[in-house]
Amino acid sequence: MAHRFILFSLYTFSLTLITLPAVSQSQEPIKIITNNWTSQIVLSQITGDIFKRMGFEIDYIPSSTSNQWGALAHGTADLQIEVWEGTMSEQFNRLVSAGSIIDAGSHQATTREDWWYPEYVEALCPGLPNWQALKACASIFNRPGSDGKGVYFAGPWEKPDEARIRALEMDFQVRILEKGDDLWIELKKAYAAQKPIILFNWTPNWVESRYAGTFVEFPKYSLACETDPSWGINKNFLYDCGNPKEGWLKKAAAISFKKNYPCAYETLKNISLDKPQIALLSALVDIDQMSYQAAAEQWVNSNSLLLESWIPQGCMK
Ligand code: TMO
Repeated sequence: MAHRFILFSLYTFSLTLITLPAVSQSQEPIKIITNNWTSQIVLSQITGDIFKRMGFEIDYIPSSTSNQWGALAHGTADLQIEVWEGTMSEQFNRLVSAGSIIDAGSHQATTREDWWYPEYVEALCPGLPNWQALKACASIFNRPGSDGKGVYFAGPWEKPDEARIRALEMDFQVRILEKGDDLWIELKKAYAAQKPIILFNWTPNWVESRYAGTFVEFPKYSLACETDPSWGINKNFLYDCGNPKEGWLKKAAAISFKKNYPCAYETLKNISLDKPQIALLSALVDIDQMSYQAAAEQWVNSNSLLLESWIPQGCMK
């Protein structure tokens, strides 16, 4: 009897040891949101590869940046690895304050997203990058169908640019391109003809290594610019300012992710890329023409030590 009891205890004891991590962590795949620009997609793959090394399965959930918030708040997605301040801070901050999602920390990289032009445009619109210079020569940025107004090419992410144009009384109209990559088609076309163009761009990105260019300097960003109409040049309207110049780049997680995958959550908090690393991820695909997965694999293989340093003790498979 005693013998059987000891055996039984040993058995349960070892069973407990073996199964403890398994019962405390979900076995369901981790759901990673993929958005629609290159570095985000590659970094999502890299994050997935890290979690796979830790023994998790991964589902990728394609989503627009506007739809991702509901998915994170409801736990139908677990995380988004590149939340950019210039275009996403309003929703992000609101949901974090409400306790609906988790701020899983910042990358080392600082970011900027704003109106941008290739270098040759400066000679055609003297005074750039100052926004008042841009306002004065709006008409040179006209396109067919714009009634002589300047055209600003936007991707599917930005802040209310119409509101900024109105607040700063600029003679521009916004042309929203369906796909982010359409921006580069417009840039290439204008560049070949050395024609004036103003478009949305961001850094870190591959574009800076291919095209010399500059961001427009709007009135300096302030949170009050987006919350208090009386702030700034226009006393009646919000958005009379640019986006942050040294913006943050954060990771967002669902509340259930922290609870169900403690090891993966701690790892997510540690994941941090700097500017050259983010720029490189986009260049591998958009310049070197690698697939997202191949770019991620190459990066993972050449940064093994760094990746392993992000995984807490006891969390490796
Ligand atoms: C969110 N983005 C990097 C496209 O500006």
